[in-house]
Amino acid sequence: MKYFPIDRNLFIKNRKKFMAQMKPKSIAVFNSNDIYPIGADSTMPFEQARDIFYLSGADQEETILVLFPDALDKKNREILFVRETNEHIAVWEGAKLTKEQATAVSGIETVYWLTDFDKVFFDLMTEADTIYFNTNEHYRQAVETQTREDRFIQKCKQDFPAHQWAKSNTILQQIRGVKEPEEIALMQTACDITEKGFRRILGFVKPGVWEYEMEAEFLHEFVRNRSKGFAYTPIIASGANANVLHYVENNQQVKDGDMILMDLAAEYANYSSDLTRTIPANGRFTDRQKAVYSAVLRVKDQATKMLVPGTLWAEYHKEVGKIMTSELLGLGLLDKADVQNEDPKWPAYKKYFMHGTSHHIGLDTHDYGALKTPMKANMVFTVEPGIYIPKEGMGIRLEDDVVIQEKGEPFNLMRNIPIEIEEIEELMNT
Ligand SMILES: [Mn+2]
Repeated sequence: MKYFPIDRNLFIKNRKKFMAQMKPKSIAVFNSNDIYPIGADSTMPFEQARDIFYLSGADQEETILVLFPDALDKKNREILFVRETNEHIAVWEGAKLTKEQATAVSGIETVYWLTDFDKVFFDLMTEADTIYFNTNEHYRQAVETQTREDRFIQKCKQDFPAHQWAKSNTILQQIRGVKEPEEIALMQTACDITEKGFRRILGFVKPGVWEYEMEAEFLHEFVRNRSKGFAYTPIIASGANANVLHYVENNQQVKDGDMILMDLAAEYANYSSDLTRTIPANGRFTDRQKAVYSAVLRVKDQATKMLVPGTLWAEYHKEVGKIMTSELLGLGLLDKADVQNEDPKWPAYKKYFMHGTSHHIGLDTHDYGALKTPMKANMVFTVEPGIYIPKEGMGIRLEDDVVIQEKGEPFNLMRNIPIEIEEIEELMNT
């Protein structure tokens, strides 16, 4: 791990919050992700499953967390199973967590080797009535592979058919959506690393550079600041490429007069940041670019002000749609008739702004979090309006990550990342 150790009190608090919502005599199990194969003996880099990380801080494959608040023996209330380490593994793969280190990271006193899991788990299950399975119910999930968690659930249903099943996801959606101060600090670090990358790129970009050269500059800056790299697949889209919302080829040459849309950001300690900036390739906005850019920025600023406790996500999106509609009228992209005749299910503004304005962010870039109940303090959201005009070869999106406060406007974790036209131009021309 490149990141600095995390205060284990975070994970202790997270487990407390989870266990407080479990039914009597119930047990919950959380598995690591697999290390996914590429071919021959090569694999993808390991990415820890976010839920077991959230509840334990264990950032290692083949780890299992068991929570059993009503266990008769107190030492069985929280158990971490880790892969047994030995000298051979230490030589070939590097050190894995020892039992003492696993306790230091997680705050869990009872640590067993994974090889003991079946025996210990069977014994615990004889005391339990209900088992919580950790299924993925994210609103955007579209997973076709079977995870380690899925295999565990299948086996468990076979081995313990008389137990009741419950799901962890409802609890996790709720608690992961509201961030602890330690988590906000980690996300601030991710945003600060992203800022360094962005400032670096402002001095680098000029007509003739290739999108992938910009990608390399960002990655360089991210990794040298203890990030694993991009929090999600980076989008570096010059000119008309910006109108492809998930453009990730990043293989075109930047032309004089183009705008470049960059939707990319660093991860830190498995926490995401999520930034979008759109800059002029030659360091100067044209009048038209300025007009569209300023419209997007005004929508972003007004939308941000609405992110306060009590706001409903769906209502918020409707309001943002109204603000965007008036900006598009101002830019001459819509006329009154377009708006009067619009289909309420797909309002006129969607022609130029077809995606959502905000999503939860945290351990996942599109994080867990309640969306149908009112917003609460310490939820973290992106704010990311955009205007896409294919016939003008231009797409502009601006995005910051903000924390909802008890009172007043949200706190912008990206407040130090240049966004005003004058500042961008100045930094690109010095
Ligand atoms: Mn986003």
